[in-house]
Amino acid sequence: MGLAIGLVGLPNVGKSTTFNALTKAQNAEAANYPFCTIEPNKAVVPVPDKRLAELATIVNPEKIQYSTLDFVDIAGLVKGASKGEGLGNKFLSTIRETEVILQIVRCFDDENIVHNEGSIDPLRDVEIIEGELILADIEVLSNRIDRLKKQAKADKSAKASLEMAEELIEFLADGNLARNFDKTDTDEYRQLNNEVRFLTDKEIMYGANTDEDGLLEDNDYVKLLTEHAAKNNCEIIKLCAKVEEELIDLDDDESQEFLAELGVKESGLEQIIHKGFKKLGLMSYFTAGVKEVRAWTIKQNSTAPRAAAAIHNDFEKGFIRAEVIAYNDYIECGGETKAKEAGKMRLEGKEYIVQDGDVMHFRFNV
Ligand SMILES: Nc1nc2c(ncn2[C@@H]2O[C@H](COP(=O)(O)OP(=O)(O)OP(=O)(O)O)[C@@H](O)[C@H]2O)c(=O)[nH]1
Ligand SMILES: [Mg+2]
Repeated sequence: MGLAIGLVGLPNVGKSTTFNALTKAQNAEAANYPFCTIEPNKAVVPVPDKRLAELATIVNPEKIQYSTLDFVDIAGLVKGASKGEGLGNKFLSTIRETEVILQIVRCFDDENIVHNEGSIDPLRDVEIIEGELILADIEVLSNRIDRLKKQAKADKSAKASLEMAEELIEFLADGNLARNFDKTDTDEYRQLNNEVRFLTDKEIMYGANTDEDGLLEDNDYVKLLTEHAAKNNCEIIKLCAKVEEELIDLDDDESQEFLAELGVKESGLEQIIHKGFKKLGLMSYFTAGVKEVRAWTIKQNSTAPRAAAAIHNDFEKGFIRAEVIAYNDYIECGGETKAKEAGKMRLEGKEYIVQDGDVMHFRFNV
């Protein structure tokens, strides 16, 4: 697994249902009882990108290869999880391994679906989940502080780290997420976070799991959660996991049509994938050949040689130059040959920062 997005939330809120819909398969058992999921389910999901189909109409390749994103469906967390309640804290380490948290929050009424807390209250649910993540962070941080105290006696440089850590633990104890701490851009914080990987330092996206009616118009649950997300600078995506799961067997066009009838332009799943991709700091460039038209996943702001390494390490080591056509130029000119004739192909060197959608050829020698 590469950089992964973890599905986190209370038991029985629709995490596995969402996961199945994302992966377009009934891979994860989803059922109406808490703690249905125990071991994490993992899957690699293609990133929908209409530009690949556009490129393919010009190049007519044997196949199309999408960028991908990794998702992990994690067991439900309950109050006290950080202290071993429910399925305990084993799952906290699964969350730690992910880069972005997709917090699924129940935003639908349905008497038949058990809610672990006995009522529907999205903000309370968020508080429980984030409270557990905060407690887990406090625990690792307080161990770390004990060590720093000892170090600080002998080593002056540990003192600055200790001061920062003590401020941070107070901030967390007030119910705040580490990502909102005002010293996250200091070296001391970065070093500490690299070592312990705070759960509440991760980007959070809220998945508001609503019912069919809620898709057309936000219900009160979704409104409350949207407000909360805005206050905390987090993305929120509305979806109806149940509907999306029912669409698994339809092809893309059919499910788009079906969702359009429900008033949905971009499906919740697509939004999750696209926003997650961005939150992970990723982007795609393309190669377009008759064998395949393909999207390659790279970190934003990658230089051309770094980007080339996505294809093969030798491309980076022996990098000479890149031939680049911007996606729009490629499409407007109707392909590589005409883009070249129109002077739209650029030769770029080692310093070039690859742009989203660049159609690339690499020249290299080894
Ligand atoms: N009505 C309705 N039911 C849903 C929706 N999403 C999920 N469910 C149902 O809720 C139940 C629990 O869904 P799961 O996806 O297993 O929930 P989970 O969050 O993975 O639960 P755990 O693995 O136990 O933590 C299942 O019976 C789903 O069919 C929804 O949008 N509407
Ligand atoms: Mg589950």
